[in-house]
Amino acid sequence: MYSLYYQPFACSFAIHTALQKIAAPYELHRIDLNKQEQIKDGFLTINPLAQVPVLKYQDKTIRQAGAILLFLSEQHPEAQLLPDVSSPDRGLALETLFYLSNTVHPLFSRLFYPERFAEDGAKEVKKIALKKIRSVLENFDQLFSKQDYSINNHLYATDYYLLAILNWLRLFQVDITDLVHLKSYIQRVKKNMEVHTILTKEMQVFAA
Ligand SMILES: N[C@@H](CCC(=O)N[C@@H](CS)C(=O)NCC(=O)O)C(=O)O
Repeated sequence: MYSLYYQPFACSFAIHTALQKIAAPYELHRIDLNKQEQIKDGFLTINPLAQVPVLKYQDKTIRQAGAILLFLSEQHPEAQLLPDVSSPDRGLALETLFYLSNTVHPLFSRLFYPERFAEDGAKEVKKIALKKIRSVLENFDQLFSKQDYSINNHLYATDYYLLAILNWLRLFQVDITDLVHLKSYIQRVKKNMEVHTILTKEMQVFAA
């Protein structure tokens, strides 16, 4: 049985959707980031970095979204969360996963928590992050003018992760009206059965 520590619509959305796709039993523990539950003692013993997602499996604890997705894809190859290790697309999938976790996601951390990146320059941190995010989005827009998903034309867990990130755009009023291919991509991914199920489920928790 897996246990996922998550917050609705945080990056943990990607892991939640992956668990849904695997169809293995799992239980959820909500860590309400709005109530700062990530810095409470109980959770700090699980993740001293005070962040979701955390996955518990047997007596092990795994942190870091990209690592958890990779771990799940290896544990459940039949779920095809990522291209098979023998597939020529595997390298691109790993590149995309690492790019999302070490470049794209941290840009958004600068929007959520600018004060962590400059004691007096929060406005500037946000401004630079937004500029870089725009460039990232333009690149994705170009990519989706040529292919349906992040790894060619098959939906993988990298798309769960990218959608989780793209869902934050509206929180910061990032206008993507002109990025038509990116907008179509978002709609396409949202139609996927597992994605739709978890979006609905997390919305219900969030609204409760
Ligand atoms: N490097 C971590 C980043 C995780 C992360 O930034 N989680 C956010 C939610 S998307 C969080 O828990 N934020 C609370 C905080 O940093 O205080 C990962 O890839 O898992």
